Amino acid sequence: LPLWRFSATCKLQQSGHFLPWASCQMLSVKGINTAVGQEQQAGLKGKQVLEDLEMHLARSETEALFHEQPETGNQYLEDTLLRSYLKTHLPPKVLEEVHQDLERFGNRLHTKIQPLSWECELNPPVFRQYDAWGQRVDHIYTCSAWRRMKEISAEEGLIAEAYERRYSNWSRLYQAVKLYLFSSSSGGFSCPLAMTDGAAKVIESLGFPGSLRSAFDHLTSRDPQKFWTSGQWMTERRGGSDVANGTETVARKQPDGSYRLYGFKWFTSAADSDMTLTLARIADAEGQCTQGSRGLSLFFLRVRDEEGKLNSIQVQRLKDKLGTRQMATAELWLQGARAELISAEGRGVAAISNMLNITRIHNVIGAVASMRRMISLSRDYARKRVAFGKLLKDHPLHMQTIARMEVQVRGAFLLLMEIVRLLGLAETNLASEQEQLLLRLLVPVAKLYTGKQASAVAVEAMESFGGQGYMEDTGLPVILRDTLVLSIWEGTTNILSLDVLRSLVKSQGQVMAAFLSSVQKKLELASGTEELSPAVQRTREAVGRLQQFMAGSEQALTMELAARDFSYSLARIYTGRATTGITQPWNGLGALLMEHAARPGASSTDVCAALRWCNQELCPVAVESARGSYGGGAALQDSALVFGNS
Ligand code: UCC
Repeated sequence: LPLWRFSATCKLQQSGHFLPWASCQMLSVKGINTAVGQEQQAGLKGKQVLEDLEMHLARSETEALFHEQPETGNQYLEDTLLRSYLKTHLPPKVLEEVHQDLERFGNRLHTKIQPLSWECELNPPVFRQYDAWGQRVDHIYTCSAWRRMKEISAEEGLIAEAYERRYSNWSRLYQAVKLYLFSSSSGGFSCPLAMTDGAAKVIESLGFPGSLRSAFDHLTSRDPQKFWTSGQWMTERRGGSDVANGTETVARKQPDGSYRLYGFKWFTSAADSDMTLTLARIADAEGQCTQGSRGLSLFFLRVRDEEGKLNSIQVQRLKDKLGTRQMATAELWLQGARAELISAEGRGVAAISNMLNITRIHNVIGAVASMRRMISLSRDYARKRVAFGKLLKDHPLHMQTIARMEVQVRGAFLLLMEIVRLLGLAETNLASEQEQLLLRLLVPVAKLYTGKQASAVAVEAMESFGGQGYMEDTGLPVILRDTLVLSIWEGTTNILSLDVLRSLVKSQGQVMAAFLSSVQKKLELASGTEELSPAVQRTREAVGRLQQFMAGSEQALTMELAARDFSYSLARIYTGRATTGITQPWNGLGALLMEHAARPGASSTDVCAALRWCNQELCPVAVESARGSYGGGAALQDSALVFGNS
């Protein structure tokens, strides 16, 4: 028999099934011996046949030994925490409608949108500065899948839902849930959506100044032909974090009242967007500008005109990023771009902070979605992959690792839901003053905390696939790369920690008072739930230590050094905070791990997650403070450690 036929017979004789490797090897050796025995003189030729045959068999068997691919199905239906949260909180009529839409959307994501996402990854944007004839064109080419994502975003109302408010205060939460489901399948399109949402929010909060009613209609349209996305051009060469001192762009007023902007924007995400909001310094008659934060004003501009010509903008190049490669991030020269002033002069940072708070919430959405996706894939792999004679799911240490990640994503998810619930109340004028203060505090806390959680979970989850997790074509490295940006853009962990302090100072401590009183109130309510008592006790102790720390840390330097640990403490205490009963929209405070575990019909898993969350150090700022990490020379010691001074 020709060798290839021999090999095929070996397999086919087993009723169409591939043999296990060991038995197939024995058969093949027998067959070879017979054949070789009939041709004693074959010598070297026979040896070669033997080697070829073995190689062939070995290779074909190896080809059959593939890894089981981890998969997810309808993400909405598979997400039990999400579904139980919606069931607990949404009014029944809203739940009914939302459930139907989310189930449909989950199917669409699984069957239609997920493949587009991979296409976006494989076809990143391409920049052409000149055409074949030397004409400067500055064209950013995006793939068809990316453009389809834009249409899908409009069709699904991913921005519109929040502004139509057809479910009153629940519209924001519903939008966030859709964005959460979309995030891992969006091929990076979550980024322009974040900024689009932020721009719509700014325009709405400024009362639709100038021509912005029309822009708002585009940003919140469900019509794919009409839908616009927005950029957020804040970063310049001298300042990514320090916007107030780093912004050099100058705005010159024109006779018709519009402005022309001159400057260089160093990072502009989703540079293919239709419009943008950006900061610049208005030059006076002598050409002088006010420096610092008070010199910054906010402008609206269209990126291209109706014919598609750039608005006196030149694209210098696209950024070569670690991740989010599906999305074009560019360096742009503004060479007299026509723009409209939309904030009061010198109030640019305050005006754009509405955009920042929305994009930071989107960042939390992205963080939770990324964790959920990695854990879902890891869980599915554990059901399929055999090692040391049994499935991964039957190895307790492996399951402990995934369970620890699950506790993290549960806490992060409930924190996200809490924030969008509060935002929904604020946007429909239903939020109490305490809830508004809480929202101001929790946005930076959640952004900084979940960004770090997501990075840690992505790395841990990747390891749970062994070497496969490190392989590009599994798609897992893409998730990791795209996750790592979450603690950087929209304000790094330290900048967000300082924003937590800013909210404290600006409100003269009222945000903390709102935080503490809500925690205390809920602890009292939860203390009747027996199973949760260890968690209640630990949270109570943590709150006590947090209060002690605050009482003893008046100095600005101490607070700056403590800012990160302080913010982590707020995140951990709030996420593990105890409450009982179902929260109704009118009684204010939200539901986190313990509340979720104390609701009627809660599962033992809910209780277990709450207890485990509270087993971690809930108040790291108190621990570090007791170690002397913030006071008396700690800053000098840090510096000496970093620079090696004697
Ligand atoms: O653009 C980027 C990438 C886009 C991609 C987006 C996708 C994300 C989602 C993806 C989902 C998967 S990244 C660039 C982002 N840049 C930043 O985040 C900037 C980071 N730096 C800061 O946040 C700084 O803290 C600054 C710029 C806000 C500091 O500015 P100032 O001017 O030094 O700060 P001031 O003077 O303290 O604040 C000026 C005013 C104050 O109000 P008044 O004057 O009334 O007292 C502040 O209270 O602004 C107010 N303010 C705020 N208000 C400042 N921050 C806030 C805030 N967060 N909320 C409310």
